[in-house]
This record gives sequence, structure tokens and C-alpha cells, in this order.
Amino acid sequence: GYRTALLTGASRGIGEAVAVALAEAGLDVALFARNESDLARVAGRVRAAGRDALVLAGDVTREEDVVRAVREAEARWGAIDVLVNNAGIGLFKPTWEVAADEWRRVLDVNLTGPFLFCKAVVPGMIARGRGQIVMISSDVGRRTIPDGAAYCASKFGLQALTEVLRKEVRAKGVKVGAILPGMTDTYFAGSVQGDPRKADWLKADDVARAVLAMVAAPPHAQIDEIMLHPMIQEY
Ligand code: NJP
Repeated sequence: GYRTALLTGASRGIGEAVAVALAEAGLDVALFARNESDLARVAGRVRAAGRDALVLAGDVTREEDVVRAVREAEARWGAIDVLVNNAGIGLFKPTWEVAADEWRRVLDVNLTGPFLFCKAVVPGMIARGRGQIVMISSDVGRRTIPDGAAYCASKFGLQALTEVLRKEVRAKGVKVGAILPGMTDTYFAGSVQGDPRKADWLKADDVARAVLAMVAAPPHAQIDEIMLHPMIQEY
């Protein structure tokens, strides 16, 4: 089984739930995000589950942050077995009201960030002949919604990256999969986790369970994608 993971967007929301779930499943977890005090809290939860936690502060859009984080995790554990590309931001407004800088930021965080992490982690996985990459994509990475031009474009792009990379690394023993969650109660797009108006939405733990299912597939099998929605969501 896999022993170590590097997780982006680990400071809250889905990432926090994935961090704890991976630790409870027996993996050491490197936690990457910008907010160091949130990361320290999540690291405490990983250690409480009996696993090693590494706090890696950085921005997924900065290649030097990405390379340094991967180097630190590999130096500590010798290998990153699992990469979870979870960091992401939402932006929902009519296309013509999106500022050019907002457009670029969404593409940069949601698509270029995962590309940079894959680029930094995959060579080691290929050298070892094993590894699992999990992209936290979106249900709207497969179908579009009004007001979602930048966000949908970023997640459709992430789906393309996922599928290309899968074809490139399968024969080298590396698995690439995507989780496509629907509406999930987190801090996403400026909301607050636990807001009673989101009581019927997916919980971060629901998404974490899907990640674990993917990571726990036996060596001869890969799960390409898992899409999940709350029962109340129409689509
Ligand atoms: O959102 P939130 P979620 N560099 O806001 C980090 C997808 N998804 O958990 O840097 C590094 O609670 C940020 O940390 P910090 C969504 O697209 C969600 O819902 O400290 N990290 C925090 O840890 C995304 O890919 C829903 O601010 C950066 C985390 O990302 C994933 O789920 C539906 C960063 C965001 O936590 C997790 O989002 C769906 C940067 N530049 C897909 N920018 C949903 N919630 O409904 C942000 O279909 N982060």
C-alpha cells in the first residue's frame, strides 16, 4: 500500500477532511496551502491520528514553492506515493463581468497549479514504478453552468490534463484519477463551512471517502473517476 501523500489545499474544507482520512488510513501527509496557522491545526489532527505531518506553506501558482515543497517531502520520506491536487478557487458571475485578472487567477490556481505539482512529482513516481495522483475536479468539469465560464474552463482543462497524463504514465505504474464532487459544504467561493443553508449538501468527509476509495484500489486496478452529488442537487 501507499505510505506517503502530498495534499494541496490542505488548510480547510475538503483538503482538511482528506488529510485526516489519509492519516487514519495509515499515510504520512505533507500539507500544502498558503495559511500556515490553518495548516498547523490540520497537522495536529494528522499527528493525533498517529501519522507524520509536514507543513509546507506555499502558493500552487508559484513554481518555486511547488518544487521546494516536493523536494522537502521527498527528502523526509524518500518518496511521495500519493499526490492529491485539491487546492482550487471558485468564481461565479456572467462571463462579460469577469475581469481579465480574475479569469487568469482561476485558470492559474485550478489548472496550472495541478500541472506544476504533477510535473514535480511524476518523475519520482515513474522512477519508483508506482504512485497515485488524485485530482479534485468538479461535476462542472463535465457539464457547464451559467456564470461559470472561468471555473468550468479550469475544470474542463483539469479533466483534459488528467486524461492525457493517465495515458502517459499508466504503463509506468502510475495511476491518475479524478474526483468530481457536486455542491459541498466548505469555505468554497466565500461561503462558511457549517452554514445551515448548506445542511443538505455533500460534506467534506463524503469527498474524502471517495479519495480514499481511489487510493485504496488494488495495484492491478485504477479508478478513473468518481462523480458524486448531494441528493438535493438537480443537474
Ligand atoms: O474550498 P475551500 P473546497 N495556493 O475554500 C487552498 C473543488 N470543488 O474545500 O491557501 C495554495 O474550503 C486553500 O488554502 P489557503 C474546488 O474547486 C468544491 O470546497 O490556505 N492553496 C484551501 O485549503 C477545489 O478544487 C466544490 O487559502 C490554495 C483550499 O484551497 C476543491 O474542491 C464543488 C490556493 C480551498 O478550500 C477544494 O475546495 C466542486 C493557492 N493559490 C469542486 N488557493 C464545493 N465546495 O461545492 C486556494 O464541484 N488554496
